[in-house]
This record gives sequence, C-alpha cells and structure tokens, in this order.
Amino acid sequence: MAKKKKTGKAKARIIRHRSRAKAGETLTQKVYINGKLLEKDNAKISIFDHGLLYGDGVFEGIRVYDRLIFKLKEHIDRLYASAQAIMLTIPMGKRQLVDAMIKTLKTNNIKSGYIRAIVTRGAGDLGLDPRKCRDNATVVIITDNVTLYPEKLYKDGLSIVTVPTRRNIPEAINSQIKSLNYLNNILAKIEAINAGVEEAIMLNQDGFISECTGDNIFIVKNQRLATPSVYCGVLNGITRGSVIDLANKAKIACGEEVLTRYDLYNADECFLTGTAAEIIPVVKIDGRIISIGKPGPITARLTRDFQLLTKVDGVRY
Ligand code: PXG
Repeated sequence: MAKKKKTGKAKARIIRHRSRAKAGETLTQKVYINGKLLEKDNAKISIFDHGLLYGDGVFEGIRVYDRLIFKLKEHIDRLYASAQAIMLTIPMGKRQLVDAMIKTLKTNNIKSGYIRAIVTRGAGDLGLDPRKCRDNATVVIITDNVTLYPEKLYKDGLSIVTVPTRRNIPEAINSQIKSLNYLNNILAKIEAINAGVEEAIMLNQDGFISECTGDNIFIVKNQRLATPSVYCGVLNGITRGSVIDLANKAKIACGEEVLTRYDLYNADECFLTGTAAEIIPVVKIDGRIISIGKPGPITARLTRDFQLLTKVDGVRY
C-alpha cells in the first residue's frame, strides 16, 4: 500500500520531537501502552475499551521541570485513590508505574514537559457492565509538551465568565475522582469559548463557586487568600495545595471557604491554578474588571515562589 503523505501539521510535530534527539539521531514520539513503548502512530487501544465507550477510567497530568517530576507522589497517590473510588484495579504497583513513566520520559528525551497517565477499565463489550472487561485495565503513558493558554495571558491576565453548566454533584461523581468523564467541564469550556473567553467558572449545585474547567480558583481580599473548600465540590488540586503551602510559608493567610460570585467581583486579585496552567492571573470576571484590571502583587509573589519551588522540589530522573 502506498504510504500516506504526511500533512504539514504532522511533519511539524515530528520535527519538534526530532529536535530533542541527540545529534545524528531521529526520535519519533513513543507512547507507553501496557508495558510496551510504541511509536505514536502505532500506539493503539481497542475500540471496545470502556475508556472510549463510557469514559470509564481515571487519569493524571504531571509536570516535569528540568528532569524533576513535580509532586510525583501526590499525583500517583491521587491516581490510585481515583481508581479505588471507581473499583478499578491498576494492574501494577505505584513503583512500577513510576518506573514506566521515567522510562517513557527518557525514551522521548524529555527534560521539561508533561506526563499524562491514563488507566481505563479495558476492553469489554458494548454493554456498560465493567465485569465484561475481562483483561486487565489499559495503562497508557504519554509524555509531551503542554501549553494551556497563550503566553501573553500570563502577563496581562485572563478574562473569564461563569457559565450555566454546573460542576458535577459529589453524590453523582465525586469531584475528587479525576475520571475520564469530563463532559460537563467540556460543556462549560464550550460556553466560555462561545462567550469569547478562554475559561469558565463552574458553580456547584447550590450556586457557590467551585472551580474552572481544568483549574482551581483563588482570590485575594485585604492581603488574604481564599479558595473554595473541597466541600464546594472542587478537585483537591495539587497546584492548589502547593499555593496554600507557599502562602503559609510567606505568612499570607489563606482560607478554604464558601465563595460567591460577589466575592469574586469584589476581589483585589484573582488567579487560577493547575498542573497544565500553573498559576495564571484573572483580571475580568463576567464583565467586571477586578481591581485595577492588572495582575496583582500577591499573585506575582506566589508565581515567583511557585517557579522557584519547581526548580528544587521533585523526583529526579
Ligand atoms: N480542577 C479540575 C477540574 C482539573 O481537571 C485542576 C482543577 C487542577 O488540579 P492540579 O492537581 O493539576 O493542580 C484540574 C486538573 C486541560 C487539563 O487540558 C486540565 C487538567 C487536567 C488535564 C487537562 O485543561 N486539570
């Protein structure tokens, strides 16, 4: 069969990965699937995998800074806790999974980037019944680059809106479970894009602030930091935890609270946190300019502290 010509986009991706290879070597991105490292184009799983058919699975996104895997233990523990909550057995121990991640990073010669670990229920039949997924769960590890928002927005700040789609109620899917079921977050993202902005604030069932589609939210009021409590139905974000620790160290008070839109509109500063987004300032919410419409000093201080932390805190490989 004649080989398909590579599109401009595909070519660019290959060149990007090749550029990380040592002189004289070419490197095509490899993806880990169930113990094997496969070339990206051959990295395939069954169309009967319940991860695809039902979003039945869990995942993690982890950042790597200059060969340091940031908050690795926290991410691994959260992955296994999410799996435990949905009665999914990850067919390998934590140490083995970490070894597989490091092997994938090294194979792809990644110094700084992003690890996406995915564990699905595995291949079953067209029914929901997870017992039909007789083989082990599918374990996938992708290592790549990630950019969530354009660089300019980190300097100037984001404009965001509250959207109609609510965060999942904990009685349905507990927000601590980082499941492959992101449809309501995606709907919220679509609503934000339709409104001409990059990110959405999701309210919980009671109308209080929960979080954004892939980030936690913080405000600063009178030199004090506040973020919605996990009881408001937010993911206990690992970047959120790092920011709370950094605030404690910097002697900036930080409360985990119940917040309303009013609190956001009247904040002195606002920012979002997430592994992919890191810390990004917010300067406009639902058309209200926050304070003077520029990223504030406490956001800048915590961003600096966070950047320093990523240089020293992590598992080296
Ligand atoms: N809330 C939600 C709903 C998330 O999915 C965070 C908060 C931040 O948590 P960490 O632990 O990363 O600080 C997340 C994580 C994306 C994307 O493309 C976002 C996440 C995961 C995967 C992709 O926006 N967010």
